[in-house]
Amino acid sequence: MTSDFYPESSNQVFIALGSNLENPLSQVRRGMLLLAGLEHSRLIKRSSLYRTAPIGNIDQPDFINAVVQMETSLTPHHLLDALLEIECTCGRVRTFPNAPRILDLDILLFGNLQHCDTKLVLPHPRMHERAFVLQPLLEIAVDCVIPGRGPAVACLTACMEQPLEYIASS
Ligand code: PH2
Ligand code: MG
Ligand code: MG
Repeated sequence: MTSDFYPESSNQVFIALGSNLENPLSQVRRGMLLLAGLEHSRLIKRSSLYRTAPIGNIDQPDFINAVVQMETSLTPHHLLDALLEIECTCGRVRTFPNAPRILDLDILLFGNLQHCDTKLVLPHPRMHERAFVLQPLLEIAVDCVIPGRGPAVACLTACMEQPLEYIASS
């Protein structure tokens, strides 16, 4: 039988939160609360909340973004399923790629794991080029190194032109 968690080991993970619909600030705070209650897991740190201009599909409202650090003994795929369930609980409806959303929860880093399948790529494949991820990540993990990419601080330096505004503590 396969288990949905590693019985005696835990991993440090970083999760990105983003919202640009239906009071994004409270959606991100609610997302953090639900993450704090996740089974086989513990919330360690929460970044501040940032207002960020949309990247990719630019014809949509600004986002509120943040990052949390957690410790989990869930497997990567069970963590992913749990995040999708929280998105669903918060009312996210998937329409088209990069559509405005009530809550997006992405696994950025799962320990030092490098992994790729049709459901999950780790580290998150675009995190190193997004200030809306790197700024809150560095706030809570200043020495963070992205496996295969290098220090997160160097990645942020390379995308400083992306506008981002501190809004509130979490
Ligand atoms: N998420 C995306 C695409 N673009 N832009 C901002 N500012 N914030 C996001 O969370 C975001 C985005 C895909 O998930
Ligand atoms: Mg995303
Ligand atoms: Mg996502």
